[in-house]
Amino acid sequence: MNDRCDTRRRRVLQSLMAGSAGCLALGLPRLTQAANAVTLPFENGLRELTTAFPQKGEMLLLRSRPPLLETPFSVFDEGVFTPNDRFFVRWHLASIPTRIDARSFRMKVRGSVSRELDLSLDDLSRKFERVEIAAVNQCAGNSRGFFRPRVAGGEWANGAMGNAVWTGVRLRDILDRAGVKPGAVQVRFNGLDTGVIADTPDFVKTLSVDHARDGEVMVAFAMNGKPLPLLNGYPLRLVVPGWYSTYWMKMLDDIEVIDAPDTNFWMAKAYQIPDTPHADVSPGQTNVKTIPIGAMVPRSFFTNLGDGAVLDLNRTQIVRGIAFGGNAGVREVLFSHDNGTSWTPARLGRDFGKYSFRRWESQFSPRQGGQYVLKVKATNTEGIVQPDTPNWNAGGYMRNVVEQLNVFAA
Ligand SMILES: Nc1nc2c(c(=O)[nH]1)N[C@H]1C(S)=C(S)[C@@H](COP(=O)(O)O)O[C@H]1N2
Ligand SMILES: [Mo]
Repeated sequence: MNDRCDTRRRRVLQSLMAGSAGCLALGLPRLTQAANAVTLPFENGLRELTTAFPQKGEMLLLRSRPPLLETPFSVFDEGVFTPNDRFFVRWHLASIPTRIDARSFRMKVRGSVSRELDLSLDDLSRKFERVEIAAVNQCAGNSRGFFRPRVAGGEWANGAMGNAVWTGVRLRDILDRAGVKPGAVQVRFNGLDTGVIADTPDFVKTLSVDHARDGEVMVAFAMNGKPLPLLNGYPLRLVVPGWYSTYWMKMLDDIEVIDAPDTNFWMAKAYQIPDTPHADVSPGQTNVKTIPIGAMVPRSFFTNLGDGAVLDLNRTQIVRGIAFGGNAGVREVLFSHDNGTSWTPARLGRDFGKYSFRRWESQFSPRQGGQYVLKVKATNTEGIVQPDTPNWNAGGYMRNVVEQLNVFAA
């Protein structure tokens, strides 16, 4: 390390208390103002911890406007549901209303319907049956920072996901009240946010009529028993259990039934994945057919140990974490303490429904000093298993691999 870097390093360390910040990461200009920071385990992984956002506790700051806030991973060890004030935040467009009047707010249902609706929040809570579902909301780009070779986009670690109990009404019941006309094929969702310049394509997403009417997709007004935080979509958001959260439209105020497939930017250009198993291609591969991203796949994580943890020799070590099945329940979680040579089924925690996080726990006793490679692997009730090697695609979507940790016994 050269002198200049060393001086800079010392100065930043004094103001940051970020013990392991490397020289490379110090080029970021805003760092000297940061009060506190952590380093995620990939290139340019230095992140400020912020408490500056309304209704949010301490979050990892990826970008302020429009906000990208990641959940610090230790939060997932605290319980199976992610507290509202630690739930990740992701917006595409910079003009987001900062105050919404609950009394004058209306959600429209229009397009290929027999009668248009203009629903107040009061209408939604009084005129429709109320339903609840526990479901994981995971960004399509969760874990993008781990992609090798690196890809463009929000460089999330594993915290662009969260699990909540969502309360609201079935989208099917709303659509049935409006009366979807024969010949309608899709339902398009829009929220109150817009771009700053007129050319920015408005963020809209679309589901097939059949999916929209499956009885599970819902318009939610509460999360973990409380109104949605503004940044998570107050007053209404779409919940699409088992699907990536790009479809979970926030500040939802417009539902349009359409009779031709949607060709808008956010469906036809953005959020496209290769039409291959695990959305996996080789870097540089061309002429791959792409499709809009859809259902999630199973994942599992360690939550009580971090990479590099030091364990006591000959003492029973509890290992635990969370798993989810993607678009199905968790059938099995396997734990390995020997780099995948042997696997033991983990004990599964309480089942909150097939779309929820599920806690898992196992244990082992290190009998020899040195390094151990711990692995965890989930299989869902459809028999889909996490792959041993990570998938790759240019969008950095749908990251999935058997997770591993290097720990030391001494
Ligand atoms: N109105 C609106 N809804 C949106 C988005 C957006 O930019 N605007 N982003 C989507 C994407 S890509 C994600 S990952 C989730 C994030 O949900 P959260 O911020 O509540 O965690 O919101 C989805 N819904
Ligand atoms: Mo996302």
